[in-house]
Amino acid sequence: MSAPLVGIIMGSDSDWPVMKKSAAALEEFGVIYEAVVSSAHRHPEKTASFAKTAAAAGMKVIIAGAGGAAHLAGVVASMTTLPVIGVPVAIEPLRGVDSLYSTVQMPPGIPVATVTIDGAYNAGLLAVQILALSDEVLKSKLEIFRQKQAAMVEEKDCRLKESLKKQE
Ligand code: RP5
Repeated sequence: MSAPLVGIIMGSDSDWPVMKKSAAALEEFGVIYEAVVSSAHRHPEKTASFAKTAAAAGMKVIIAGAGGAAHLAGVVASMTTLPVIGVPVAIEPLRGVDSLYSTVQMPPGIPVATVTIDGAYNAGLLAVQILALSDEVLKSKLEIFRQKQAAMVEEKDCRLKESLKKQE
């Protein structure tokens, strides 16, 4: 089995229902990933170890998802030069606005590429796009993926026009 190219780290297993969408996107493109539960505040040593060893383990991109005072992505980004994609996970009582601000508002020097609240699927796609910079097969797969999306829009347009015709 090849080494994982993408690390998906999340603060709790309660984040998995959201974060599994990153895994699904990676699986669609045949990208090997490793999923890990760790926490910047409950288990900082494990989080540091993951971040510091990711590049040497062969990872090229890290996706980090957490909810609440969501500093996980920023903490991981501070300990690796790999690109880190942050997923603000929606939890009560602020339903992700707290997670979004904590993840996206990184001070200059340590960037985190933040997707939308619960935007784990897009995080997976963005990881694939980063990998595709040096992988022609992935690049072709992305082009086909985009073409399929465009075809779906055309289908929706046709369906709408058909239903409007029937109403005339
Ligand atoms: C954060 O606290 C985790 O990322 C999760 O979103 C949230 C709640 O964690 P649990 O109490 O469900 O373990 O650190």
